[in-house]
Amino acid sequence: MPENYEESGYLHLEDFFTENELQDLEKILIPFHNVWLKNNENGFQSGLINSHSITSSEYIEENERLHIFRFISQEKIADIVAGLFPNKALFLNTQLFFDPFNKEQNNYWHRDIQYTGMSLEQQQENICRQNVIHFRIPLKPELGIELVPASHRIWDSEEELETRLSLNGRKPSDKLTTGKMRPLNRRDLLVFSANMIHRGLYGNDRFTFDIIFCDDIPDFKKFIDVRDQPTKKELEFLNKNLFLM
Ligand SMILES: O=C(O)CCC(=O)C(=O)O
Repeated sequence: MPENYEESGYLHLEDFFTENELQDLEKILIPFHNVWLKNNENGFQSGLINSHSITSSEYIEENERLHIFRFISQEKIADIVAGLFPNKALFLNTQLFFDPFNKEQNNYWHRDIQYTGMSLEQQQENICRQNVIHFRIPLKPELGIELVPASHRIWDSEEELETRLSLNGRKPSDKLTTGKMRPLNRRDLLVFSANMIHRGLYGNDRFTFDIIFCDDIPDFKKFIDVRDQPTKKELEFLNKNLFLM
């Protein structure tokens, strides 16, 4: 399968970031994560595998927030966003993924759209015309993500649907014959459509930063929390195109 986003739904770009860029980011994200873990002990022990909304967090300083906004809207990321979205795109949110507390916890095949409350028919229609795209930035070598290539535009086979929806005795963590694992290294960027059937691969004490972009349409704007977006004053220092104005 060629690494062509329109066809496969993902792009794996090796050595995309410099070590310095990652170290500057880690100076913010590691302390953030340590405070998050302390304040979310119960959630972590009950199964959480990610935190989110780092840009609106009280665990980071104002200058750190601006640094993250600059990172998100830097030219080499903005250029990829412009090439992938058919129309204007917006920054939606950030997430940090880590390993579960319980090392036996199963991962789960899903499409992000299945959590929006839409009917299956609406989901099937919308994956063909709406775009939510993750930019995954691993801060450690990790097992990565397992993806079903081309599923960002193609609806499930029987095996895929039964697995992700726990039907007919299948479980969301069961093997899919169509799954492709993408192990990732530090400095890589994995761009993948949230429409795709995918699952995280836990292990190696992973620590990975996701930036999410979406179409600039009312359906998605309702999921944007303005607190995660730059203020008017912050926008003066940023490439404004990717943010809510
Ligand atoms: O890495 C993971 O555990 C899951 C990632 C995922 O499902 C997502 O980013 O939508």
